[in-house]
Amino acid sequence: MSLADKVLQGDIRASARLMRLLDDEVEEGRIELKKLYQHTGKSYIIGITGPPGAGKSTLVDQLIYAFRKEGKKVGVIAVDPSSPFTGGAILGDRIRMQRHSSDPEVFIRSLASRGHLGGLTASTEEICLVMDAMGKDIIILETVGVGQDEVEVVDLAHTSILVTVPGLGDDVQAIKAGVMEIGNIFVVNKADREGADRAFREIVAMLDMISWEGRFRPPVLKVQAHNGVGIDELVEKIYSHKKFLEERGLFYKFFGNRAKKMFEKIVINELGRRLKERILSDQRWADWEVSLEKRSIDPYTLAFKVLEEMVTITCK
Ligand SMILES: Nc1nc2c(ncn2[C@@H]2O[C@H](COP(=O)(O)OP(=O)(O)O)[C@@H](O)[C@H]2O)c(=O)[nH]1
Ligand SMILES: [Mg+2]
Repeated sequence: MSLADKVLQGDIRASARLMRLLDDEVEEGRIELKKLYQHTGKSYIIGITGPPGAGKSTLVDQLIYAFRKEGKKVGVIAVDPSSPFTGGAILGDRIRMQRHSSDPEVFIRSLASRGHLGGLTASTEEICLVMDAMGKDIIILETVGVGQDEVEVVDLAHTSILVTVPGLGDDVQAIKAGVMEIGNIFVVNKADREGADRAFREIVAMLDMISWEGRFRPPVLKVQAHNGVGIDELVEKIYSHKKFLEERGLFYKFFGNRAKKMFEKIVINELGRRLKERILSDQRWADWEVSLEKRSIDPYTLAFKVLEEMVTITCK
């Protein structure tokens, strides 16, 4: 039986193995993923974004619990910007969601984002597809994001939940700056703390300034994730956003859009990889290096000269 077949049967070890192959960009991973693709496009994907320490993992833990009570199968991808060396926050995620670790219908995968803050790793989307093929009804994506970084996860989720906490000041400013339009649900977590009402009112006031005509007006909720307060209401709001998308045919359209973006990404990456390989192995590479070191030619002229020669179908 192929790895893909095992994944389709919900085999946990096989799925974990495939995810590792994809993470390491091993060719075999892509071959198996291709076989799985036709079986994907069923999961509901929820993105949870907010600053570090806002209580995202605690919230995810509560959501897993709520969805499991309904018998739903859940996958979680927690992307953290902490380096793989310190691993502190990832450990935090694991501890926060530990009570689900013995549940075979809950699959939790922690990833350290490479490079940029809160950014998704290249394989996040592929891992989503694997969980989808495993038969997860719900996939939750936890990512750190402050300001514009949220945009990335918004692209990957049906419902985007932006989490903030009282007393952040600047972070609320960041929300104001550009991400008000991209959240589907706003959560003021740690509502047990002072300033929750103020943060709540500020967000509501910001949302009031936007015209939501024909769009889903994002609800704002006060939540206490560590006490489980407000979770039922959050789940209810997730479902009302889901219903909104389904009624407009946007649930499936989402997967079509993802496919288009993935295609574009694959073509660009692969083209870049092939060209690089070709150029680096060119006999004249050493000469080019020398002329650049000596500054006898400028990098623009040389780059375009080489490209004109290599790219047979000219892209003008
Ligand atoms: N006071 C309070 N603390 C909370 C609440 N939710 C989570 N926390 C605490 O906030 C800390 C960070 O939580 P975590 O879920 O790891 O945050 P993350 O970095 O956003 O994933 C932990 O110590 C949690 O117990 C809440 O509603 N109120
Ligand atoms: Mg976390």
